[in-house]
Amino acid sequence: MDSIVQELFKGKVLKPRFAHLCPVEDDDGQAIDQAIVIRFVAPRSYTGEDVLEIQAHGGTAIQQMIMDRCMRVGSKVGLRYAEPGEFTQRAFLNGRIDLAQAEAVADLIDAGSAASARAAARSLQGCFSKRITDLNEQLIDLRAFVEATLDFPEEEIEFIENGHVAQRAVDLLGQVQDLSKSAMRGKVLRDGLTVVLVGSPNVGKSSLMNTLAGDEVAIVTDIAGTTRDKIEYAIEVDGVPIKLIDTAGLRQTEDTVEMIGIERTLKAIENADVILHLKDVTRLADEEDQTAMELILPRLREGVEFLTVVNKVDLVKAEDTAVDGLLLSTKTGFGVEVLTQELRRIAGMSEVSEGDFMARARHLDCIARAQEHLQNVVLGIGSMNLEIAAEELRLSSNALGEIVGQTLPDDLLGMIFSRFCIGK
Ligand SMILES: Nc1nc2c(ncn2[C@@H]2O[C@H](COP(=O)(O)OP(=O)(O)OP(=O)(O)O)[C@@H](O)[C@H]2O)c(=O)[nH]1
Ligand SMILES: [Mg+2]
Repeated sequence: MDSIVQELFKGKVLKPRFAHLCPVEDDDGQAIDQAIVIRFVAPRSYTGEDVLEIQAHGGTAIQQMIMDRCMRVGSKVGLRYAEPGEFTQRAFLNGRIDLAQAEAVADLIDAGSAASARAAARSLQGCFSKRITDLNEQLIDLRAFVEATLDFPEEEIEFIENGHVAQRAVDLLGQVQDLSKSAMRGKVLRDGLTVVLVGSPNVGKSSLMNTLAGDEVAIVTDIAGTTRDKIEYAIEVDGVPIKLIDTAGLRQTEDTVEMIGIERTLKAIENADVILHLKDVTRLADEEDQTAMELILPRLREGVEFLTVVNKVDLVKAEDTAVDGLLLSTKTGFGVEVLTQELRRIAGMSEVSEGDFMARARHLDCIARAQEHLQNVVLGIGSMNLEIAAEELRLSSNALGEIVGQTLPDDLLGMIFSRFCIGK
């Protein structure tokens, strides 16, 4: 670093963390720009390493000339361009920030609204990480207690009862569930809501898609099996971006193309935040409707909003509509407003409250695993082998640790940081 500063700025002494106005010159001494130069000395910098910041006037040509000059000067000491996200990755590896905070840097840059920017800023400040680490400390305490009990097999039951292990596990589970809800809201803020229209063929999914989109985005015919592939369309409800997905009707089929389409429908169900299950009021609970339900149920994610929508009510008399579900006719427009209000309600539940933070699908996955292992302890304590309970607590704690980067599966870092923009 010293040699680079020496050559670039002709031996000028740069006091750490002070702004200096310096001429930047090319190899032959010709002026390129007047720049503000700040030198940060390790560990007091973003990455925790020595950093030289050159703030030049805007414009790609000037930038390129300064970069080229730096590269020539620094080539002897191995200077190179940073990879995407490398500064933030180094900040993480040097312990300046944890992984959730590093991700929040990218989310802050990508934030599409003031609300999501605020939530990302809270994550960057460490609000999310603090909740994770507090919870994890309690999990570790409980595990330590259970492990200590293993050394006194005769007094095991007494220890467990006196230590209120069952109650502590239940409390922790409650906290993980709350965390999961906040994280879900944080994910909606980042990614919007994914609303998937499903049901057996011909019930009017594509018609509803067109109604909600206010445009002819999907083909509608009276032929069952019209939609073969997923069709996506973005709308906005009360500022929350909603991704509508129309899907291929669910039924048993031998047709290869339709089978692929149905598999895609099932995948979309797994990733949905809201499922609109459409039914045809004239064919309620017929064989096809039941087949559709059997295919949908095993794919539903924990916490997904599930709405039953009974379509084509224009075809029956009012007294025949005493059925469970939201009544709709895409033909007359009956019920569309109620359905939109329902979506508004769900989107509103996702509104950030003070203290919420930005979250990603990766975080939700970690929290779900932490929850599952903790649930095993809650359900099993009393009858469960204590070694297994301790192991479940360890797995739960590891899953939470993944969020902040304390425990890391292979390749995760590369995946996260490669999605950053260059220079961050
Ligand atoms: N009477 C009446 N007909 C409707 C209504 N909604 C849709 N339809 C008709 O039902 C038929 C099927 O509609 P689609 O929207 O293509 O149904 P789909 O569920 O997308 O069907 P697939 O793509 O085959 O799975 C069309 O002939 C529509 O005009 C409605 O509210 N009332
Ligand atoms: Mg369709």
